[in-house]
Amino acid sequence: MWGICRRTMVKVGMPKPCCLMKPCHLVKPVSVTRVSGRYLTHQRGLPGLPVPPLQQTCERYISALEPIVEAEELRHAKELVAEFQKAGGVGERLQRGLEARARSTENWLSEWWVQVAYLDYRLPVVVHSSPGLVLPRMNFSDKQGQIRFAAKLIAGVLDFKMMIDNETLPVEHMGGKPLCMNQYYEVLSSCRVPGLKRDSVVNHAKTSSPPRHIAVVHNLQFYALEVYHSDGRPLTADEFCVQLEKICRSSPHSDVEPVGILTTQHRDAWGRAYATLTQDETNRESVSVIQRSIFTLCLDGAAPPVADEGYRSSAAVQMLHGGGSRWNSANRWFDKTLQFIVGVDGTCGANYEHAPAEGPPIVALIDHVVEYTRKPETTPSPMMPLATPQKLLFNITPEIKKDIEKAQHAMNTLAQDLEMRVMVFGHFGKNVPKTHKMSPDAFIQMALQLAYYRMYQRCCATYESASQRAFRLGRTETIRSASSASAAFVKAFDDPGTQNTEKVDLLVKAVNAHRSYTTMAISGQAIDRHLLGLKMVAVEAELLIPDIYTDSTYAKALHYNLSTSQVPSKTDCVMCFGPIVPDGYGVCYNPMDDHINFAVSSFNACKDTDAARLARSVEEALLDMRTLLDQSPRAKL
Ligand code: COA
Ligand code: HC5
Repeated sequence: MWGICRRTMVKVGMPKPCCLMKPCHLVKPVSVTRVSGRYLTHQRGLPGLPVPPLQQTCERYISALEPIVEAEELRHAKELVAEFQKAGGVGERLQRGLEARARSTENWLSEWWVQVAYLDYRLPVVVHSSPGLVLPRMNFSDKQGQIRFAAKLIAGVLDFKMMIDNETLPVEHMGGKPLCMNQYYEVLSSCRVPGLKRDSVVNHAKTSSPPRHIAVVHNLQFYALEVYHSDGRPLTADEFCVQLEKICRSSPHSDVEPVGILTTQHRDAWGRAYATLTQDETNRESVSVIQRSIFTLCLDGAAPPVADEGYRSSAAVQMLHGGGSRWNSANRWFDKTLQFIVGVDGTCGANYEHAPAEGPPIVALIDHVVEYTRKPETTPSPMMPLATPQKLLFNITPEIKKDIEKAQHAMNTLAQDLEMRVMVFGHFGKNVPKTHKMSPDAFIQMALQLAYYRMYQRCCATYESASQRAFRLGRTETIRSASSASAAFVKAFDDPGTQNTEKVDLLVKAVNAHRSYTTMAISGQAIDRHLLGLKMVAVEAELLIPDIYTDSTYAKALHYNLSTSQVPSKTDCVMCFGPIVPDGYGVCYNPMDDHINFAVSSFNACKDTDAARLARSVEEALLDMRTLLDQSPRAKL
């Protein structure tokens, strides 16, 4: 996504023109599903995503290139940009096209974004797109504890779902501004569906008969579990316990065919395998039940044993990809938007398919669920007789068996390739930057810049997610954390010839530059989505793609060696994702008041990257930056 495809080494994130020439009617873009009441009134009141001025984007693009490209590349890029933006040139024409689109759509970007960033992206969703989330380890260590916790978790999700269904979810705010709430309506009852060239997402929440079941997978076997009584009341946690026990009893560990592993495949391969799998009516019906479920609950088997210090990293792996076919990778349906995962040893978390929503709504839901599970248990109510959960059957032909084997092999290679290091930075959290009157996020980003520079003696294109939910149907924009100011700071930091006061000065400037880029991004005035939009206008109008896009410097600007995201949560969670380029890192962090949870990933196939080493380097950078500030009187501004 937004980088270089690992297998084919062609640029992805910008689809080849051919796949966008003709609109594909099979694609159901993620849409607004609520069309009534409070929700709609709120949504209507939100501003539309602006189209930034062309000249502004061109200038900011050149500034963004400065710290990450060579002088000659910069000179060439400046020439191309000048040509692009000249009066009467192609840039102006594309800008007019984009402005027209902005006038006639709810959000000029959202449909394109879902297609380009997700549905056209063909690498497996596992590791390459779907994030994992690890909850604090729960207090159970056996099957009964697993079932008990899972039962409460289901009840907690349904409690949250009630707020979605009644449209009583409180509107969120950022910097005093109300946020778009659409993503909340997209995460339950939806599923990605593989296609031969492009996927789609189907949301079943707003159909005439919205789903009343969840999918449960245990020992690689799938079940449909009805979660409402006939009068519409949700089952109680005790009732869920009874139902989950039935499922576990009827699905002993045995030699079943691990169909779930198919969802870990490269999307083209899965698209083909899906066509084969769903030729059979039983299979088609079973797949449809999973797709239509409210969410998936994965009751996992054992995970590979680890020493205590490696626990969080191995839990992150369990959430991100399941550990390979020997462990839990087939105990999933990775196309499902939301999968809760509960292990036998107290390990809990989730994996989510990214197309319909960003992390924060998922995290809000999970925070609610965790709070719910912590409530004291109510006195048991009389139980109603409950129908046995329906086992979902699959007929496995030799052809499907072959697909499964291929998927197992590829998944195991991917699992071997991914290095994941969770680091709980316990020395301080948001508190320290705040006392120094600095944005904690900008401070952490500068630590990442310093950590990377110390390892590679260069700055790299860096992606940080910024929310655009201040706009109707807004998703994200890129904060380019590598700036000229950050480069000056990291170069000076270990330079013995530079005084501490000057280093502090450079840090303050770098933090401020980051903060102002963030403001630009969240107010729709940054460059990346605008540049993408202009390119998409050219693609759709079948115009020649302007040279700025085909220039190697643009590819370099999109080659994010550092792909990062801040995802805060109330619960002390660790969120994680994979790198987006073969020689890159994925860094997700959750800053709490007095500590910061980091999950750093890299690929073992790349000999230049090492997640554990970057994690250590980040730790050192954070500590060294604090020491610098503590030692310098100028820090207490
Ligand atoms: N002095 C003292 N305190 C400061 C400060 C300063 N100069 N600047 C900021 N702070 C405080 C803030 O008031 C805030 O306080 P809180 O902890 O009480 O809320 C806190 O520090 C955090 O602010 P900051 O670190 O600047 O970050 P942010 O919360 O503004 O987040 C982004 C920045 C980019 C992460 C955020 O705008 C965003 O877009 N988040 C969504 C990202 C996303 O969607 N990720 C997932 C993608 S799937
Ligand atoms: C549960 C936390 C998930 C965070 C996922 C995230 O940050 O995704 C980014 C989405 C975006 O549009 O910026 C993409 N990224 C993983 C490549 C940073």
